[in-house]
Amino acid sequence: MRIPTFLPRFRGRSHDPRTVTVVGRLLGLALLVCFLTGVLSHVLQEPPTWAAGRLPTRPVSGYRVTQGLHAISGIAAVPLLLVKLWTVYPRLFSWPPVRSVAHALERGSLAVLVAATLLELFMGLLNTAQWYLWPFSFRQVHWSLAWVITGALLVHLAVKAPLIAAHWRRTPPGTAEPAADGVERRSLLLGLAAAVGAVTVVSAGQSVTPLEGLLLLAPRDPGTGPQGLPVNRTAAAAGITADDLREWRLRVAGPEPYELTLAELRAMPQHRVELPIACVEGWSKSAHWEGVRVKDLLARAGARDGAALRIVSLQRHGGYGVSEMDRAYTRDGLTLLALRLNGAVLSPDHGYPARIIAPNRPGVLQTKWVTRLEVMA
Ligand SMILES: Nc1nc2c(c(=O)[nH]1)N[C@H]1C(S)=C(S)[C@@H](COP(=O)(O)O)O[C@H]1N2
Ligand SMILES: [Mo]
Repeated sequence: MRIPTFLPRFRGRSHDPRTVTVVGRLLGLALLVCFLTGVLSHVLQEPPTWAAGRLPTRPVSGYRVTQGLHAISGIAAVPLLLVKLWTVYPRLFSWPPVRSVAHALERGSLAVLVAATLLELFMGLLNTAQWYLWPFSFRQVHWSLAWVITGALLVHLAVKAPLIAAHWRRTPPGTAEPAADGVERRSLLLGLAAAVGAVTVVSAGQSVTPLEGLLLLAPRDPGTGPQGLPVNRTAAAAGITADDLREWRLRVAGPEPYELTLAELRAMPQHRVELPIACVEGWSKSAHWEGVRVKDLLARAGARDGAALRIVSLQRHGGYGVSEMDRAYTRDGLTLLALRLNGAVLSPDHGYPARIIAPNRPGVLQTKWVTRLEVMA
């Protein structure tokens, strides 16, 4: 194997297999957490048929915690990946590029792994900044890439298994190194730890309330927004007009359909819950909500206990105007059609006159400006 002459010749401890294994292990852990929390988010956002009725509504903050971890592990993976690449990169250009069929497959999967992981983390990062520059659906591509990475990573781990096995342990047998030799690696790992710590601490405040004061790397501050809660899409951006609101009625379609004015809705039994809004873009915030139980509204429409629901918003522009709610949520006493937030009537940007709030539900599905509930067959 030859390394092209324009690339550095790495010899030190920072580039030996031990270092690469240590960094790889940490990167693997970050990617694993990111993958598992991502799969969970996907299942909650688009439940497969086998999951119908079984979606967990507890713990109520489950989505908040797991998606906070998703963003945190994804952000931490950026310095880890960059350092991992730095420790080995001249070898990625070794010559001749292909020596055998097996070698070609190995190199090919590695190229896919590196490219897909860089793209995945970059896309995710831009998403936390609410920056959707792609013409394609973020979610579909993010999801597909996750599986491409998983496949390529398994191939990579299989190929490197002997090397990893030899260097996995804290002090691989028979390789006790002179203390002086370890210094270079230790300083690299310390620098890496500092970088990971720094990016985590300045971004975790999006979901970890005690770290809010340290937010630097986050486009939204969970502490700002009307009624103490951030807003992604304002009423103006959604095209909600004064006329829409003046003539507002809640329409419930089901075996016994009915309509309610806001005054009639306010006259129904009101319930108070404390539940977070947790956006997959990385921020989350808990709040006090007050409103009518969705299960009471459905019972009034003659729906059987545990019917699924389609929720339709007044919204004219953009996505998330319609959501479907699994029966696990409609049966849950904490699921509200909320009329009030943190002690006051919902502000227009928070979905006045009525919005959905349900436990352990992805933020994108907490539909605002609700105008119609349809019991699904
Ligand atoms: N009708 C409607 N409901 C919506 C949205 C929307 O754009 N339109 N945004 C969703 C998203 S992505 C989140 S995270 C929560 C909170 O977002 P907000 O900041 O737009 O209120 O509301 C959800 N409800
Ligand atoms: Mo969101």
